[in-house]
Amino acid sequence: MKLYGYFRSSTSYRTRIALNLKGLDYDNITVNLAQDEQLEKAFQSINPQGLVPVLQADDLLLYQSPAILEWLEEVYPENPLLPKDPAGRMHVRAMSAMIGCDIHPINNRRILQYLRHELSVDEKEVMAWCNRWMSEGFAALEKRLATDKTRGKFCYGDSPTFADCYLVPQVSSAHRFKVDLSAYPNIVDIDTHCRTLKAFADADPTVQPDAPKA
Ligand SMILES: N[C@@H](CCC(=O)N[C@@H](CS)C(=O)NCC(=O)O)C(=O)O
Repeated sequence: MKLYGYFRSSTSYRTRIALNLKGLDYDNITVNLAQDEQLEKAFQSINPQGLVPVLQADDLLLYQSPAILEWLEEVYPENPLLPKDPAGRMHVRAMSAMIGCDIHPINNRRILQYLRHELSVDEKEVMAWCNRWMSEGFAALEKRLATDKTRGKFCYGDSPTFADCYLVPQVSSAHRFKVDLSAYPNIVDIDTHCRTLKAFADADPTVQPDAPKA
């Protein structure tokens, strides 16, 4: 398989985590978002929406990370990333959506570029925007995790699920935008635990081939 993505893209990061947890091999193909390669013809022919990730599996081009994760789960059921019972699956998908639908999209590069270049918002205000929406989203997730009986070492139980694939990249992004995480101890604990696993460590942006050398 080939993963078209970018080291710092959190949707690419969540897909890398899922692939690693499933024990699947893939080659990274860099689409350099900092140089707007996602908008070039070559990539638009792969994904007309101009967004990473895209996963190529033989002649299939899979797009939209939530759909890619679902596809991986269906086609590679070993090392399951969803619980067995419908209520558990609903819960994991809902926590994933809290991040994937309600936090990530409003802090995405194209939104921030619009703020910067079309609304002339300065960098301090861009940081304030990201802080506002990440903090609000994390506060809601933290409340769930703090009271949730199904919470274990991970967002759900004691093995990783989709929700952890979403959480860890969002926490990385929060660090990048200097969000104060001290009010979210459950999120911090789960993130810290996830990062001890090789599947998560190997997906980290800093160790990707397209990451700038330190
Ligand atoms: N809902 C999509 C969102 C994909 C997405 O937003 N990707 C970002 C990187 S994390 C991207 O390609 N951004 C390009 C841009 O903002 O121009 C998914 O989950 O795959």
